[in-house]
Amino acid sequence: MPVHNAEIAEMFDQTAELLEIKGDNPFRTRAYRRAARVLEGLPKSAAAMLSAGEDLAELPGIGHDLAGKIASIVETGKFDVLQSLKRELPGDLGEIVAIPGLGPKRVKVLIDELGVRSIEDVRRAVKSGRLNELRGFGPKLQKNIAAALAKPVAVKRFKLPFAEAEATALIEWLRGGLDGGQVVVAGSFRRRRDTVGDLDVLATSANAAAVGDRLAHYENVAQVIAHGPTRTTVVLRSGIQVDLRVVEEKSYGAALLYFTGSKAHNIALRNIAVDRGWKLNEYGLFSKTRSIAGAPEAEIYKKLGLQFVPPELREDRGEIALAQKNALPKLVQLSDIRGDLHVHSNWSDGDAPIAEMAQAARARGYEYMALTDHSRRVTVAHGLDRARLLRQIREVDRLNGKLRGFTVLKGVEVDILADGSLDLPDEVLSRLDIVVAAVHYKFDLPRDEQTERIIRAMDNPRVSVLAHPTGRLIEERGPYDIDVDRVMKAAKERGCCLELNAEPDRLDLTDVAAKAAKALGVKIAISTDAHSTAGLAYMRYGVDQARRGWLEPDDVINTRPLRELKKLIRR
Ligand code: DGT
Ligand code: CA
Ligand code: CA
Repeated sequence: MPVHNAEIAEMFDQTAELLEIKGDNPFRTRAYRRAARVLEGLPKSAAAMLSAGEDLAELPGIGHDLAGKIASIVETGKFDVLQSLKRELPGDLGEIVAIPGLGPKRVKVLIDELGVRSIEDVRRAVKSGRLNELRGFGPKLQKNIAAALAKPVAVKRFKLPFAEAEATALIEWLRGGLDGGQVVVAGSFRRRRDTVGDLDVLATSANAAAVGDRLAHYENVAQVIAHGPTRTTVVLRSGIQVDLRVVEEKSYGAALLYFTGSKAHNIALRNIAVDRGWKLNEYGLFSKTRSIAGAPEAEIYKKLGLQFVPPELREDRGEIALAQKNALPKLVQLSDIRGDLHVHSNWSDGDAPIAEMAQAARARGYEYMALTDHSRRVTVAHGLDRARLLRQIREVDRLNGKLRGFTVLKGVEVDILADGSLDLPDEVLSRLDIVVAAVHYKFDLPRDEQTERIIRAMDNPRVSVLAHPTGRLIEERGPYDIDVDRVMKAAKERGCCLELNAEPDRLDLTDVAAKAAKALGVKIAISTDAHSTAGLAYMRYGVDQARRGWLEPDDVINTRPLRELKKLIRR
């Protein structure tokens, strides 16, 4: 069983935490964390890359040292550095560090001064008042710790690529034990939500119990929560829960419909069935006890007088009424995408030279790619100043002279400064084919100020696209406080496009926001923000999200051939 990227990432995160508690070099801990994020975001498994002979040291943030460590983890399933740290340091540290206000430094104090080794030890220390003896544990912090210990753990959601890696391996394992039946993941995963709460697996088999047994014996299972004849629920080592349901072939479509959800969509469908005097449940569509439909999912929609609803639309956001009129949007598909409009090279914080990024974009079947390295303010990303950007423009011209049937658009991801002005002079921006503008600092301005700042940036007619418009990072950072509706209206008035950033940590615009943008007639660019050739593969997550936002090819500027695109990015 190959080691998953998520597991390696988890090992690196744990290592970083333990090193921090030990008071190790902060650069080392940061390197582990960075590598963990990179691994989580990889579209391919590190194990597969290694067996294909790819050099992991070429990944961003992963040098030769870490590449070697990953290779040995893949080979042995263990990380020796982490193991020796664990031997050195006590028990439940991960959980203890996660208590708000605690962090590695204070945990070190707890270990050294009070000999704390578990969450229970912390609880006792709080109760007995022994924390009062320690420096840096004031009454406010103690209250926070007590509150955190009393609270049930928040329900965690998992980002789609992470869930996908888990699902792929799991499905492969389950299929291995089936004699040709179906095995699919339904639920929010099938609806392609940006995060999923758990994996709802549906299988058909004449021998239901055997499928459940096989799940219970999957080697990534940490805990079997329930194991019955047709339902099995387990928690995997990564913490994600799996709900397995095994049904008969004749109920497959009905069960798939039911477990794909959403719950709100199901309820609306059930009401339509009831209006016709029928009954709809996970076993089929029935008139009294006679089955009307059940095996293919599409058959149920048809019998209910509805157009087939793609899973991404099943949120009861108006799709049912349109399906009744056979008027659902014809959703954009990955194959409609003709280029990527937000791509970094090693001129700023990307990994690959421009020519390599272009080559990789072309290999995806694209006609064009916009090169949009950072501007000068983002010094940590080696942002380009006027002189370097002018040099880059010349280099791209040279490259385009050599490329046939593919165009690198000259662009920049220009920083929006605090007052809404741009980080490069208009005279330089005017020489570019496309200007993507983005906020990268001062996330905490008051709502009005932040909104004005962004609108002011779009006032500049050289700005073609507003990148990752709300700045949210899933499960990490909320959107900055802006009036999204005002920003969208301003974009519409100015003929500025909005980005749907396909990076799975961002997926910004959200589905709901993308739908609102479409309703206003704002055009969208689905772009990967790739910092490596591998990053170009994130496009499909952007397309998933766009579909959830009801977008059609016409709403998305990078479905257009180059000549038409050029008109849309010139204001
Ligand atoms: P998640 O896991 O939070 O990301 O979201 P879902 O949509 O996967 O929800 P989950 O796992 O609780 O349930 C899977 C599907 O099962 C859900 O989309 C619809 C169906 N379902 C669950 N509970 C109910 C219910 O009470 N009524 C109906 N009609 N359907 C339900
Ligand atoms: Ca689910
Ligand atoms: Ca579930």
